Amino acid sequence: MRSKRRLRWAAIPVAALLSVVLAGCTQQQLQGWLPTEPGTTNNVDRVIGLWVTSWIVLLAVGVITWALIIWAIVVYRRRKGQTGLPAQLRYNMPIEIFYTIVPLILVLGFFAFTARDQAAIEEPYADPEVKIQVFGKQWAWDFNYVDEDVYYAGVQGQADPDDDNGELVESEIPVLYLPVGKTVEIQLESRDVIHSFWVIDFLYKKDMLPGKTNYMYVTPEREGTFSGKCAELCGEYHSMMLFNVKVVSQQEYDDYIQSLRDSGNEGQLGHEYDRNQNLPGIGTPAHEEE
Ligand SMILES: [Cu+2]
Repeated sequence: MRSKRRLRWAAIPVAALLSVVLAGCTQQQLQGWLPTEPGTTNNVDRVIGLWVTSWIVLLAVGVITWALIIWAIVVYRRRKGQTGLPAQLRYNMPIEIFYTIVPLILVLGFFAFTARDQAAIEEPYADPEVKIQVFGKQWAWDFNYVDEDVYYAGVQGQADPDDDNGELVESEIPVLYLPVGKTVEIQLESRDVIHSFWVIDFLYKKDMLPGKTNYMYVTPEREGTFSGKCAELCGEYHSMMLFNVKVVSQQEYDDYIQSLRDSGNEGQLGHEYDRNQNLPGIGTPAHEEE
């Protein structure tokens, strides 16, 4: 009788979980509500896999834990006529070992899979087909198309006077063009303070540090316009430090490069426009005299 009742309690969370799983999943659910679509870049599916597997494992741990808590509350509740404290148990060796070992396995597992995926995502392209140098600056972006030797100088987006929600004028937001299906190396620099280069749909972001160059390696695999933003609080107009990434065909990319060339944007916007010219290693004028 008693064990039957216990089984019934265990059946509730199991049934709830099963009915959710069996109800059929939408694409949004399958990707754990991440703001992208599978196949957007060569890395996106990997990130979705890591994220979804992680939260399913953690949800299972959570469901088991909640079920055990509820079970203990119900089965060992104070009954009519009971007085005093129940038997005080502690240092149950098998249980102590169990809840030391299981979290250890979980943490090591998460670490191993994260390290594996991070290593794959961070693996440099030996010979990238496209090289982009990005400068973050308060509060816009400069894009150098390195091999083509043309540049785009971004100007801070402006709030749309007709929009009550403070949205920016879309046509004034800096734009980065990338050709679809090509290996891209993105070199990240900052002209002033720490920024972070984040293309939302790419599911990856990386800091841009003054005086240090960071790299991102990505192959965009789906054409479209993707929102980007600075992901590191960088001053008063940080929220307006937006950009768009247009992933286009090779032909459209070439046309865009030509349009930059036609409008006189030949050359590169280098570190000469950085606001800090006295970073470590560069030397201040006082040092140069010595
Ligand atoms: Cu910023």
